[in-house]
Amino acid sequence: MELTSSQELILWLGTAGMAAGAVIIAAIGFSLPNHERHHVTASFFVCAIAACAYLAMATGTGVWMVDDQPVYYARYIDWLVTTPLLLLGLLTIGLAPATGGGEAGRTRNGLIGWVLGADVLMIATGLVASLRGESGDRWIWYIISCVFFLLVLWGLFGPVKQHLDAKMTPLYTRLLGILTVLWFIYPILWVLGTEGTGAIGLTGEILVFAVIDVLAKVGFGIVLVMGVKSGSRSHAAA
Ligand code: RET
Repeated sequence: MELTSSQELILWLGTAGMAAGAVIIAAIGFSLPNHERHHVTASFFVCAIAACAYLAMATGTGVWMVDDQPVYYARYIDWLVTTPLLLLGLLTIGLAPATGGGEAGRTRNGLIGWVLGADVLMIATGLVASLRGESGDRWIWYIISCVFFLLVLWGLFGPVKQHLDAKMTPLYTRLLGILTVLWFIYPILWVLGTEGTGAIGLTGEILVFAVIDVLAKVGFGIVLVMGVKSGSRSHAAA
């Protein structure tokens, strides 16, 4: 499929935004004390992976035609890997360290498994919905994906909140707020875009996805690592 010049430009800007985000997050990471640097890895790779996905789309690959509509499956490969990493970054901030015996560690792993498992199914079933083209059963897959989305949010607002590390609670709460607002835009955009009702054109869809992708990855990652940085500074001062 031929991209128009404005679609190509948006995808190149997305590539640049993600690559810049990876560099900025890595740079902030180097200013953190060694024992806090593990917080940076997930956020760094989220941006690096998305930069590659955007580059693939900008250079004209990662797209299939289904019933005469383009489906950017490169997005879903990206999301399949980066959304679990985003959640892992959030959970590593929020969950209390697994000290005090095996049961605490098992509870922690169970919570991580819950949230990540539901998330992977949300993206995988969303991809199936997109590949169903004009067929009516795409809406069944869409609803299944939404159910898993709600399960992710339920995990984050419910059981995870009961196991928070007290000193990390403000940062977890801020990040969860950002994540919830931004992630709700995706299923709405899907309905309005070419995979759903086609109410907005392909260029509009590519543009809005690029903006929320950069906010949900680069913006979220910077808030996360800056939060860790200011937390460790106030610790050192105390
Ligand atoms: C789909 C369509 C089916 C219903 C739902 C969806 C949700 C997708 C989400 C994606 C998040 C992506 C992120 C990317 C970062 O760059 C698959 C669009 C619920 C929540 C955060």
